Amino acid sequence: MTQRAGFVALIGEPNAGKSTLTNAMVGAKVSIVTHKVQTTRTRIRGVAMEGEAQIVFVDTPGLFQPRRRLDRAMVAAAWGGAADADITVLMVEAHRGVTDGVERILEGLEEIGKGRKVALAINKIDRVKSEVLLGLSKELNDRYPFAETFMISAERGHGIADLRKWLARELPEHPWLYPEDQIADLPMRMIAAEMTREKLTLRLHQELPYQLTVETENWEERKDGSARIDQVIYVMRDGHKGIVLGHKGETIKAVSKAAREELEEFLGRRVHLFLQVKVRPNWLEEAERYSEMGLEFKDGN
Ligand SMILES: Nc1nc2c(ncn2[C@@H]2O[C@H](COP(=O)(O)OP(=O)(O)OP(=O)(O)O)[C@@H](O)[C@H]2O)c(=O)[nH]1
Ligand SMILES: [Mg+2]
Repeated sequence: MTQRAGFVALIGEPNAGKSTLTNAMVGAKVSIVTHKVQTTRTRIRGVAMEGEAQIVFVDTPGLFQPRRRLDRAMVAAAWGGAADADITVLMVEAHRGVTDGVERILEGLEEIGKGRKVALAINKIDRVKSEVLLGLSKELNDRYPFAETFMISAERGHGIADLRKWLARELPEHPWLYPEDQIADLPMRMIAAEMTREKLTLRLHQELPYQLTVETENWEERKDGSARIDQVIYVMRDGHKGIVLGHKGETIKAVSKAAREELEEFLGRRVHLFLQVKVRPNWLEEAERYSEMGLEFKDGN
């Protein structure tokens, strides 16, 4: 049997379900998911096998109109993911249809999609009546020559198998890119930081999740088989520090517990997680923060 392998970029508006689909395809949580927009900040690769094909899914940050430097780096990372991929899958939310944001992505695809295979995945079909789907599929296919259209529910797993089989067939003949048992290629310290950021995002309200970043500062393997992990949560203002800590430290305690439990499950061993909150008014303008996130920091951005 010939091996097939390649990269499949998942693009779409924030919240379209790209990370949920990545995890569903991989069969493990490699990318964090929240109900809030702009959760994913960098490209996250997750590996799935389908027969003799190795499909490397590239989860990307949502595409939106960037305002801050971080936004621009995220959007650049997302389009870069599509530009580097063998196949791109545009994800559109069934219940939201062709929004202004989707319009802009379609415009961008005219550039980047040239000579490339682009498929459409209408996601969250569990949220609409089936009649809506045909109209939406037609509207989108009139706008862009998608190679194929899939109706899926990433969360419930509907339509996922068909999409995976199609992708496997469409990928080029190529030796596998990763060892068969590898599911992700983000360094563990980054996966660990993402887990903490997910728990913070789920717990904190309004704008705060967009104004913080989490970094793993230290990772120590202990003799008893456990790991000690020290992380820093950077926030921009004193007031934010107070909110992250919460009344009598309740918020940070709960976040730490939830993140630690998930890490222990992921690693299959005990974890001692220590979180520290630091005020860093200018972290959004610091190159080092971007490299820690796996993003490109461009001067004058
Ligand atoms: N009802 C329903 N909800 C879904 C489905 N897929 C994803 N979601 C939910 O949609 C929300 C966003 O999912 P994500 O996977 O984080 O979306 P994303 O596209 O990665 O978002 P960003 O990283 O912000 O760009 C989460 O609350 C998911 O649980 C689906 O098929 N049906
Ligand atoms: Mg995401």
